Amino acid sequence: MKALAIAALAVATFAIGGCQENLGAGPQLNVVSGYIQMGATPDRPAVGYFTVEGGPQPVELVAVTADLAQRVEMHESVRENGVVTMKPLARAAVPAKGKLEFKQGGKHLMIWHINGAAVRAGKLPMAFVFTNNNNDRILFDMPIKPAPDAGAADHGGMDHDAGEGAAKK
Ligand SMILES: [Cu+2]
Repeated sequence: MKALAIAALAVATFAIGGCQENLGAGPQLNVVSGYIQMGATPDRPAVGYFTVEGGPQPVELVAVTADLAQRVEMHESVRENGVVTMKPLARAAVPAKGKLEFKQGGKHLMIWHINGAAVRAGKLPMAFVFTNNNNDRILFDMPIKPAPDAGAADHGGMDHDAGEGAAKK
């Protein structure tokens, strides 16, 4: 009985996501891809990257949340005087029919203390909140990848192609 209820909930969640993609004929605002990379150690934050495709009107992404994580922040890496630092990002523009990308070396999510069950399941359900339609939320399950050099943490610094290596595993 309990399993059935969970299955029904999963179907309902999926249906909500499906509506976002298929409503109407033109481009719809949607989160089209993304993943989370765990930190090198459990106390370090995980990093999240994703791509949003814009709908007919420009909007802004104002928050990303996850019930199964302690904290999620939007950040942007910026270079100042040759030094790269991260700054909190309050909002990010999604152009009409355009793209917003959170990717390595630029905008990214930092996610603290992801629930162990979500890590074991290999995905973290996240809600993306936009300025249109009274803060419309788009739900997206972010796949979770292990830390880039879990097996070579001592060597440090070698982060080129880390994402690709982690993907192939
Ligand atoms: Cu950051």
